[in-house]
Amino acid sequence: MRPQDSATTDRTAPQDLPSIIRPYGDTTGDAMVQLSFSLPVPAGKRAELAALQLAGKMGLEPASVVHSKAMGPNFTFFIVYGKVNHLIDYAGIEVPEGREYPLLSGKEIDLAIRTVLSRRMVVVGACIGTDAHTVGIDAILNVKGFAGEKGLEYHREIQVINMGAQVTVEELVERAKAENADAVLVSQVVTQKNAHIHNTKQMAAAFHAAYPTAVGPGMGRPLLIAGGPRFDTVTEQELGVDRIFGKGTTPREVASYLVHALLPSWTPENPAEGER
Ligand code: B12
Repeated sequence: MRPQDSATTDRTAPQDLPSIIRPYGDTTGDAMVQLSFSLPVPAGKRAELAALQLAGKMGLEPASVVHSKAMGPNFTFFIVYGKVNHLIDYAGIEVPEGREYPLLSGKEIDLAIRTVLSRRMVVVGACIGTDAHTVGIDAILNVKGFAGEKGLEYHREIQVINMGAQVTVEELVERAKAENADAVLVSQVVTQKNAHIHNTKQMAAAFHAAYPTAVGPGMGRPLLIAGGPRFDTVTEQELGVDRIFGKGTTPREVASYLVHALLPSWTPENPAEGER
């Protein structure tokens, strides 16, 4: 791996870091924080006292309600401002490595696929369940791309089938089989009642059942990739997928991962080694 490729590695030397820190509200180190939440009660004095009780139980002492507003007859929204007593050992924090694979250029991605696969890589993408938020998956797949990077469709060597929104698991498995998909990319943005977790697990289970052989270009199960802004509480193992991508993901990160995971024999420094 090229050292400069690690996305979130903190390059600040530990001796340059403050060791113990507190939140900053009005003045440095005053430990003041602001918190917003809603309670299922009508607005009023009792509701504000309930909000303060919650703040106290969360360790905000003293605290004050700086804003409260009725949201319909039986709900109230609050902003509470208060002091916390907790300290953070900033220098002691261990920052995980971001990416376990190198970030490739567009040319390197196409070259890798052409050299090792000798055909186009087939990627099937969809928003599954009732989710209609297509902006995220389109940002990864469509030519237009995201954050100044072109989407996967831009690559000559990647064939993209974007099935759009509200695709059922059955439709997705059927299409992946029909297209001989190398990778299946699923987006889940709605997280109400953990729909994103249930839907992704259901999708993964269906692919594991439909494909008896392990991941492998043209023969086994397609690589399963889940993406969305709120997957940070679960692991790949829990969902049954090969990789999760979170908020801020760019198409190049995904394309580089596809090369890393599906064409492991290819290395950007010496592409000839991967030829077969
Ligand atoms: C635009 C939008 C809509 C549009 C969607 C239009 C469309 N064609 O996509 C419309 C108006 C249709 C809509 C409807 C609804 N929405 Co809406 N919507 C949003 C909004 C404002 C922006 C989402 C967005 O486009 N983000 C920009 C993209 C680029 O970011 P992203 O999705 O995170 O994607 C990035 C990464 O996560 C990742 N990624 C995402 N998917 C994938 C997939 C793969 C394979 C990979 C590798 C990476 C990846 O890469 C992307 C680029 O970095 C959000 C609030 C917000 N600010 O996020 C609410 C929000 C998502 N919506 C919400 C809700 C509740 C709804 C509705 C239920 C509202 C209603 N009562 O009708 C409906 C649901 C419709 C449905 N059936 O799904 C809630 C969800 C809350 C929750 N906990 O689930 C949010 C968070 C708003 C809120 N705060 O309440 N919505």
